[in-house]
Amino acid sequence: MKAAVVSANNPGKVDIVDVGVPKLHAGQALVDIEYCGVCHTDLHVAKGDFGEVPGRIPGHEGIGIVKDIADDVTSLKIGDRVSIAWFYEGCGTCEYCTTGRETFCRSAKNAGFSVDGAMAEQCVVSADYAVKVPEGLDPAQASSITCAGVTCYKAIKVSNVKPGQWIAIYGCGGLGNLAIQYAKHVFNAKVIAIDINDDKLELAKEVGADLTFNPMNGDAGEWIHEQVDGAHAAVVTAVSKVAFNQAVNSVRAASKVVAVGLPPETMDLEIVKTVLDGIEVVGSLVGTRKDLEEAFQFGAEGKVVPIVQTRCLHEINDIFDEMEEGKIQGRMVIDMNKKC
Ligand code: 8ID
Ligand code: ZN
Repeated sequence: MKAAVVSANNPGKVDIVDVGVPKLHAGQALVDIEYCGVCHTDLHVAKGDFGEVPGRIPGHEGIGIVKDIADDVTSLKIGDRVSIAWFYEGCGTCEYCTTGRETFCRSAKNAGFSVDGAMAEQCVVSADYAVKVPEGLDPAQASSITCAGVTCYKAIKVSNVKPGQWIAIYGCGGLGNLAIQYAKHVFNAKVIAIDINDDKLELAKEVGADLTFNPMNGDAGEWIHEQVDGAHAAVVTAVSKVAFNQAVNSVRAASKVVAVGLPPETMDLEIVKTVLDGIEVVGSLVGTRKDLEEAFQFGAEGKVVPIVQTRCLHEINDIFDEMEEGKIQGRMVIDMNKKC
């Protein structure tokens, strides 16, 4: 089968190769991949930002149809449409798995990083962990919810923002545009979108942002305090430490800054401000299976509409370049049946 694999010779790139179809083991299902979104995390993986993984098949926004199941599988049947997410599998028994925090399981496997992912014609999944795609949700759009959507939905839950309150979303790319939509149309918050690219801010307005600001034109934190006396919460999806620092300065006292973006850098955190203003800075990692089920359902109901454009598997390195240059609006999604 055709697959993208992290290149051993070209850091930050993938090679398109022919590899054997993965073998099915107990508890697993074999999935024919229809679509796989390209997340900025795939670019981090290809660059080795989380440790080098040459030969690994990336892809954790996978959607496909179950082709075969192991004899012991009862949670899926042949023909089901399922997702392949970053949270591929947990141990099921640790303190995180048993208390609704399964993505933090210390022995979790991650699709496209610690196990092969969905940028291939076929992929095996851990059947009990593959969340089904609901009826009425377009599979290409579902791919974008499998990571970008659920991650933002969860991060906004973590932010504790209440209806009518202001939330600042830093970074309006693949994740950020969905964060705006979930914040506005599911959580009923008021949204300030911040991005260094004006075209991302245009899209942000189209999908529901109430206010937009480009930090190339001034200090985002100061501007937000001038406009709305500070945000009640911030979610940072930008791949830049600058945005994390600005987010801390943009919120009101006793507010949360939810860190989502993964630039391999260190953020500055002013101790006095953090203490005197009671600021909480908290990381948020994708979402649980239940979060993904909920995030899909809001997509199926049309409250959230992922902006996707389909491409061919051979175009992944071009997509990485476009991503790095900030040229992508919404999400590029590999259509496994598209030939170029
Ligand atoms: O579970 C998680 N925490 C999780 C899940 C999925 C993705 C984390 N991520 C991480 C990715 O690994 C990546 O580091 O979130 C980050 C964003 O992923 P993405 O949305 O897929 O990337 P993108 O489409 O390239 O969008 C990034 C946006 O950030 C803007 C860019 O203009 C772009 O729109 N941006 C940058 I780069 N610097 C900025 C700045 N200083 C900025 N926006 C505002 N201020
Ligand atoms: Zn992702």
